[in-house]
Amino acid sequence: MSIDLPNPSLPASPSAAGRARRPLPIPQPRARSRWSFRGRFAAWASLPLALASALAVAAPAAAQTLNAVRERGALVCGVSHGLIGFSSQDDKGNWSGFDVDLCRAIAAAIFDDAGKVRFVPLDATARFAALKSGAVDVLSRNSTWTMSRETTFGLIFAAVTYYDGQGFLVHKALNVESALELDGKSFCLQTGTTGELNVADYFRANNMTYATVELASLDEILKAYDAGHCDVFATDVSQLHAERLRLAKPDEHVILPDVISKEPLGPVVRQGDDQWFTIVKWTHFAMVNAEELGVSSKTIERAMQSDKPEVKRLVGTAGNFGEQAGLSNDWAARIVRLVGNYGEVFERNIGTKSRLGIPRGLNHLWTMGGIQYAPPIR
Ligand SMILES: N[C@@H](CCC(=O)N[C@@H](CS)C(=O)NCC(=O)O)C(=O)O
Repeated sequence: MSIDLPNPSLPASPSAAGRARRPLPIPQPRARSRWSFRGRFAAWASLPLALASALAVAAPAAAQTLNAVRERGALVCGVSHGLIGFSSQDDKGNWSGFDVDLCRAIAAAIFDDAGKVRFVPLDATARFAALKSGAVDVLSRNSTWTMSRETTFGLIFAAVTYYDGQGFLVHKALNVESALELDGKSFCLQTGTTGELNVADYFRANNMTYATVELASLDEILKAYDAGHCDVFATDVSQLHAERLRLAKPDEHVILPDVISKEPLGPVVRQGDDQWFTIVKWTHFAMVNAEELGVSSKTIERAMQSDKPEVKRLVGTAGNFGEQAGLSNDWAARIVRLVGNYGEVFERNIGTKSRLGIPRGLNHLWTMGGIQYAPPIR
C-alpha cells in the first residue's frame, strides 16, 4: 500500500540545486509604473483572501498522514530486517524490540491499541526512499540523524530515542585491545550506512589503512565476519551487542572500548506534515516525561487519580494537550499503559537484564546523569 504525498525534497546535490534554480523575476520600474493605484490597492486588498484560501487548501494536505493512518486502521512502520532487541520477529511472526515499541506507542496514542501496526522490514539502502515514497508512515529503524539525510531526502528526524556511537567487534584471536591497533585490517561494512563514512574518517585521521568487504544485508555481513572473511565488524555499538549474539561462538568476539562517532538514532518522518512530526516527536517525549515523573505501566491507574499538576497534564486529567495535537487527551496515558515509559521500554528490550545487556549510559534521564531530556507538557 502507498500513500501519495507531494515530493517536498530538495535536489540531491548542490550541482542539481544549481541547475534547478531559476533567476528570480525582478520587477522592472517601468512595468510597475503601469499599475494604477486602484489596481495595486485591489491586489493588496485581495491578498488576505488569497492567503486564507491558500491556507484552507494547505491545512488538510498537511494533516494527511494521521488521516491516512486512521482511515487505514493501522500504522505502517519501517523497521530493520531483524536486529535483536531493536526490531525482530519471533517464530510466529510477532515483532518486538525497542524500535518496534516506538511504533506501538504511536499506535497506542492514536487507536488505544498498540497492536494496530504493520511492520515493513527495510534494509539500509532502501529505508529513506521507502519513507519518502509513502510506503511507510514512519521509519523506526536504528537510523542515525545526520544533516544530509534531512536536506537531501526531504525527511526530518523527530527525536533521539537512543544515543549511540560507532564501535568495532573483533575476533578475540586478533589480539587487539584498541582501535588504533587495527591498521591494515579488513572491515565488514553494510552499504548505505554511516559506518562506512566513519571508518574512512577515523583511518584517515589516524594515518592508517584498511580494506573493506561491503555487503548489502546484515545477514551477509554476519556470515562473512563469522567465517573470518574480514577481521572487524564496524557499526553502532548497540548493533554490535545485538549481532554478537547471532555469531556461532559469541564468546570468541569482543567489542573494543573505542567509540569513534556520534550516532543519534531516532524515528524519521517526511517533511511537510507538521502534525504528524509533532505526534511522533511527542510520543517519545511522553515516554521520557513519564519515566521522569515515576509514571509506568504499573502505576498508570494510580497516576490517573494523581493531584500533581505535571502528572495530570501528562495523563490528560488536566488540559487538552492531546486534542491540540489531533489526538485524545489521554494519549500519553494510553502509551504508558499499553507500551510503558522510556525506562521500561529500554530495560525490557535492550537493558542490563535483557539478552543484550546494554547499560543505560548516555540514555539515562538527564536527572540521572544521562542526556535523555524531554520538554514539558504544558
Ligand atoms: N545507524 C547507522 C547504521 C544503520 C544500519 O543499517 N546498520 C545495519 C548494520 S551495519 C543494520 O542494522 N542492518 C539491519 C538490516 O539491514 O536489517 C545508519 O543509520 O546508517
